[in-house]
Amino acid sequence: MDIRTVPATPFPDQRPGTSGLRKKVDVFRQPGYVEGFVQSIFDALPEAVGEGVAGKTLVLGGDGRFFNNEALQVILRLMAGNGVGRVLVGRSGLLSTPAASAVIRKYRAFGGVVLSASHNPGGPDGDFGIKYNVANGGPAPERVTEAIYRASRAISQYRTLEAGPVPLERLGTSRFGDMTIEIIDPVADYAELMERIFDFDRLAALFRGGFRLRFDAMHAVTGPYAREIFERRLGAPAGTAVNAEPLPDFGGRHPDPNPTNAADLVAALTAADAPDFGAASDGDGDRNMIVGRTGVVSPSDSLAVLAANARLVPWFKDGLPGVARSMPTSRAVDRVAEALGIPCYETPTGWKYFGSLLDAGNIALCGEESAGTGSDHVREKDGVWAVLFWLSVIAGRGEPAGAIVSDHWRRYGRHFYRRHDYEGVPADRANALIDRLRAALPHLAGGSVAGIAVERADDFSYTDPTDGSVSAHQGIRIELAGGARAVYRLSGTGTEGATLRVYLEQFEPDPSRHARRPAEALAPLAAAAAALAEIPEMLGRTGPSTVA
Ligand code: VG1
Ligand code: CO
Repeated sequence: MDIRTVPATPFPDQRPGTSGLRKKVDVFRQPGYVEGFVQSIFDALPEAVGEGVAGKTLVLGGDGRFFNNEALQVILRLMAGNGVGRVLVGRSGLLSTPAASAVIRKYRAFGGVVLSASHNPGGPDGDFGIKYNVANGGPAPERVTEAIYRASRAISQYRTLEAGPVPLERLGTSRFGDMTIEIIDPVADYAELMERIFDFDRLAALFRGGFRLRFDAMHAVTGPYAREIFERRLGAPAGTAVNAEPLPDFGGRHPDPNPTNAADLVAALTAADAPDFGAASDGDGDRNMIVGRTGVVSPSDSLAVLAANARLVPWFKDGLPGVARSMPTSRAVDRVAEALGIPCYETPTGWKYFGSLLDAGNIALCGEESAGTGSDHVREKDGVWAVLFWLSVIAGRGEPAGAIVSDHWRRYGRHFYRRHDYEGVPADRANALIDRLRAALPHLAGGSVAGIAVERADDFSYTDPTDGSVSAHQGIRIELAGGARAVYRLSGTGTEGATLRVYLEQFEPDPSRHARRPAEALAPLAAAAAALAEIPEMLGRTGPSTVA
C-alpha cells in the first residue's frame, strides 16, 4: 500500500469555534475539505504541543451522525499517511465525546479526533463537525486551535494512504499500511470508569426498590451507553432508555436536550403514571438535561446542587478542591463554593477552558448553563455521568429531585435564570450590536438601566491562572443592583448567520418568592436587556427565537 502526497489549496473558513470546526454537511463534503482540516491538525501539532503524530497512538470516533463514517475513513487514511503508529476506533465509528476523552486518558494516547457537531441537527441538510482533543483527553486549548487555523491557511499538500475502506463492525486489531487499527468497544472503558466513580451497589438498590428512570437518548450516541449502564449493570428495567438506537439523522429531531426539543420527556414526567426521574443527553453525549416530577432543573441550579452534595459520590468523598463555571452560567454555584470555603473560577464559554484547572487540581467539578456538567474523571462534559451523579444524590438523600432543588433554594437563595437566543441573524448586525455595547461600557458603569443601578459593566477577559494565557472579548457583562445580571455574547457553534445569546439572571433570597415562574421573575430584566442593546432596532427581531 502506498502513501500519496496530494496537492491541497487552503479553505479560508477552517477556524475552530467554541468546540471544534462545525459546518453544514455540504461544506465538509467539498473535495479535499476534511483532508485539508485534518492535515492542518497534524501540521500544527509539532509547534503547538511540541510533538507530531508520527509513531503515536490516537483515538477516533464520533456520534454516528450522517457523514460520520465517510469522514472517518478519510481520516484513517490520513492518519496512516502521516505515520500514526496506532489508532483506537470505536466500533461502528461510535464514541461519545466523554467516552473518547476517557479512552484517550486510559490508554495514554497522544490525542484524538472526535467527529460531531454535538447538539446541532444532523442529516444531509444538517451539520457535521471535527474536533481535536489533546493528551489530557480534553478539547485542544485556544493556542492549539489557533495554530490549526494558521496551518489551514498555509496548507499545500496532504498525505494519505492509498487503501480501501476499513471494516468497523468487528472488534479486533488489523494493519493498515504501517499503522495498527484497533476496533474497541465504545462503551466498555467508559462503563468501567463509571463503576469506579459511583457506588453501583447503592444505585442498583435504588432501582430494585422500584425507582423509575426515563433516559431519553434522542436517537443520538448515548443509547448504547444508557442500556449498558442503567439497564444491564444497574438492573433498571428494559425500556428505561428510550430513543436508544443511534440514527444518522437523530430520527429527524434536534439532539439538543431542552424543554422544547425534549417536550415529550417533560410531558412524561408530569403524567399521572410518571417515572420518578427523567434525563436526556445530546448528539455526542456530553450534555445533560435533568427533569423531576416538578419540572426541568436549570443546568445552573444542577451544577450548584451537585457541588453541594458531592460527598455523596465515592469519587468526591473527601470533598471538592474548587469548582468552576463558564461566565454566563448563573452564580448559584458561587454561593455553594462560598459556603464550602473553596474557590470558584469563572471561565469563558466552552469546555476547553476548564482543562488546565482540572489538570492542575484547582477544581474537580465544573459546568455551563448550556446543560454541561463534568469533573476531573475526564476532560469533557459528561451527560450519562451527570445522570449517575443525580441518582447518587437522590439515593443518598432519599428525596426526589424536586425536593432537593427547593431545599437548595431555601438554603442558598434562588438564581432565576433564562437564556434568550436570537438565531440566524445577519453576522454584521450581530457584531455591530456587540460593538455598540462595548463602546457604551464606560458610560454604563455607575449609571442605570431601566431605573436599576449598574454596579459593573465590562467585556469579559479571562487570564488562565495556571499558564497566564489571556482570552479577551468573551462576552459583555452587566451587573445590576439587587443581584441581577445580563450577559451578551455571540455563539461560536452555529453554522448559519450569527446567534446572539442574552443570559438573564436574578437572585432571589426570599423563599416565599421561589415558586415564581422564571419568565415572570425575569420579565423586567429581559425587557431592560433588550432595550439596552436595542435588539429590535439592531436585529429587526421583537423577541428571541429560542428560550432555554
Ligand atoms: C455552546 C454553549 C457552550 C458549549 C458549546 C459546546 O457554545 O453555549 O456552553 O460549551 O455550545 O457544546 P456557543 O458558542 O454556541 O454559545 V456541545 O454539547 O455543542 O459540544
Ligand atoms: Co455536545
